[in-house]
Amino acid sequence: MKTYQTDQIKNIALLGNSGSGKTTLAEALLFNGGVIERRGTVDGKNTVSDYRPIEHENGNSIYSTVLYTEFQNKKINIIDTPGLDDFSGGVISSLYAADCAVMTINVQNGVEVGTEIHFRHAEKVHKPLILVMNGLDHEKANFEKSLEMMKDRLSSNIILVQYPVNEGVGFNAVIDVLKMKMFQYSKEGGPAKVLDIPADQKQKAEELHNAIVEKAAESDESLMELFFSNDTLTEEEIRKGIAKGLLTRGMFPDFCVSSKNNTGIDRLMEFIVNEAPSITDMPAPVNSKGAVIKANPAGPASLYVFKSSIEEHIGEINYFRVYSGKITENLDVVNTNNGVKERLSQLYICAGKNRSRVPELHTGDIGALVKLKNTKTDHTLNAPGNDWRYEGVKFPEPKFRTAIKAQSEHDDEKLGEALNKIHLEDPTIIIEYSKELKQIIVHGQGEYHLNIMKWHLDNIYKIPTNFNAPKIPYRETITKTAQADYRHKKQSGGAGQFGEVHLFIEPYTEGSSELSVMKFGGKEIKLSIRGKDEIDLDWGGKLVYLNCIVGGSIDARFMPAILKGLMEKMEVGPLTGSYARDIRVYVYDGKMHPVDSNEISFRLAGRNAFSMAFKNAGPKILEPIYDVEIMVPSDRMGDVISDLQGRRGMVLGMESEKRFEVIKARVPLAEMNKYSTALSSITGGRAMYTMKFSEYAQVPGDVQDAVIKAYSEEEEEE
Ligand SMILES: Nc1nc2c(ncn2[C@@H]2O[C@H](COP(=O)(O)OP(=O)(O)OP(=O)(O)O)[C@@H](O)[C@H]2O)c(=O)[nH]1
Ligand SMILES: [Mg+2]
Repeated sequence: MKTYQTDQIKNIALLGNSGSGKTTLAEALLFNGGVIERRGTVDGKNTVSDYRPIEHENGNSIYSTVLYTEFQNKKINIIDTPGLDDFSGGVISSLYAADCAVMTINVQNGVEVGTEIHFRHAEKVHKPLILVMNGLDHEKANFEKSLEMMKDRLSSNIILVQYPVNEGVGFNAVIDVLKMKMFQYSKEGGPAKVLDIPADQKQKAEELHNAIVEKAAESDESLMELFFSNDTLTEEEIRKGIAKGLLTRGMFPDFCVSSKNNTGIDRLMEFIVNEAPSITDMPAPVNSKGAVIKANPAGPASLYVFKSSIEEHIGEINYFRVYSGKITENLDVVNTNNGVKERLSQLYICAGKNRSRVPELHTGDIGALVKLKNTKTDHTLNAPGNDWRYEGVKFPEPKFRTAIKAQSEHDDEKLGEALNKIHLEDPTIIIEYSKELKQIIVHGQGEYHLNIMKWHLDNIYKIPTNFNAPKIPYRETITKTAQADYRHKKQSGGAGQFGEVHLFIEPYTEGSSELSVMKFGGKEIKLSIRGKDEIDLDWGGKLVYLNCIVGGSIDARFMPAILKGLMEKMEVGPLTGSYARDIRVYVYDGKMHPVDSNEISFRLAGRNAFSMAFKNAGPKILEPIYDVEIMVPSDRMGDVISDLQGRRGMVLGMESEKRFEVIKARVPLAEMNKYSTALSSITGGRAMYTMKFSEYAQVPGDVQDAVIKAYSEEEEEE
């Protein structure tokens, strides 16, 4: 393998709806570059990219795959991504590592749901995008209709570089309106015969050529001036304009291929190596210290791991991109996420599971490392002395949760290890061991995502598991003031126990001030605060503990024991056993016994007094509320909103964005169970959404009753 310098390297991410031919295109790109000698097929389960058992089982890409090819003395790193939306983590991390997206459109269907979704992913991170109309050999190929849909739904700045001469089963040629030549292919595809444009196509080609020239001129002022004075542009100038338009997303060049028949692929590769941006053209990333890290081939070595996986016989592999300097074998670097020193003992480039050892990789290149000690996705490795990290991939927040349990308790430990590995390979699967809910909660992007995870547990890790309904992490709090006294007294045989605690509790809200006088039962009690503990509870909210003891009725040394007692009750609220929060406690009186008082006595007195007061203080259940943002095609907005209302959702606003509406709402987590599946069925899979924890809020009375009832039934069962 040749060593490639920064200006010889292009990095592309393949995007597109599931089934639009990304993996098949990747196969053709590798074949034309001589990286593979035979082209596999997805149906034959022998492509370089879809090599994992689950991909063979399903006939879809599930993970992103790193590949490379070579063309005209340049290297194209390719990341093939999964088109199914539940696996968008692989799309987002690939877009981070690539400088340009190449998006396939299946010309049988034109723009599909995944096309729109992926187009938006690229838009969000401002990556240039090349369109590839694929499957032109198919009997149902419809070039014109697909193009119309693309212009309507994706962008009006799509510019045809080619059009097919004979779409359908006989497809073997395209007219290239940039080069103004016809590219004709044999049955095996491969390199084209470059011919003059036939007379009957001349006029159409001419018109489309003019459209390109105008668009190229638009992307640059100096080109525009040249265009005005000369009435046209040279090929060199057009290419310059296209490269700039592509880079700034002012233009989306469109190609015509059949990946299956290897038709049109060489010309696409030529365009990528010549016109697609390289790392030095793109905005430089900003590091954790706010500094811009320029792509400097002579700078200090620096790389970012955008993907980790676990491979048979090898173990963990980390896929990275070089952002500065040169990476060589045996280089010593520091993982700046955890401070661990790593030696890069073996350096590889990858085409799926096939790896080739290389001595060095330069700025912009993509490679893989094995045998690192403590490095995984989203870590930065730098030459010593460069103590900063990249901002990194912004993986989507989870939006689907389930509880999981091994069918056999003997498998608990094995399940833990397997889940850790699964998370390592797919950071969008998040594992939460909830002490509170006494459940292992798995968070992911959708039902299908977690079913695929289960497939791995069943078939690869051989751990039978069950999915259960995930519990909701409720909280409890109080709504009014209450008072309680409790005397703990025990006299049996030897040493006795005695402790008495008088306290008030009241709701705590941020910024509220403490009481100086408390009235109850016709009495008025002056409170003078002698000590204050403000405890930020691990589960959110606060407990404020005030020592208002006067005249030494309780020794200061017992105050921590009382607090301990309170905290025990804060962990099991009286209504549903959930964590309590946002309570202020005034301990204002009590009694001691000269011999029998000890810490245990006061802990118990404090605990019971608090428990009694809590029950009388109008206890309420709080539930987690999520901010939900849904992007939905305008024609489905009404259905989505009425569904949200059925989920006790509160719609906060709506905004139009192209042909979509963005709905912002607040919805209780309890009502979001399987939302991704429901939304998908309401919108025919055409909606996207995100959800993020916002705050805890009181549940309505009827819901509170239902939750308490469910809790007490569950308690009885146990
Ligand atoms: N006729 C025809 N079929 C194609 C072409 N490209 C891909 N296919 C077929 O379309 C199906 C899907 O192709 P893939 O390459 O797996 O599509 P993908 O975009 O990688 O799909 P995901 O991995 O699910 O996102 C397979 O059966 C391919 O053989 C093409 O150019 N022509
Ligand atoms: Mg695929």
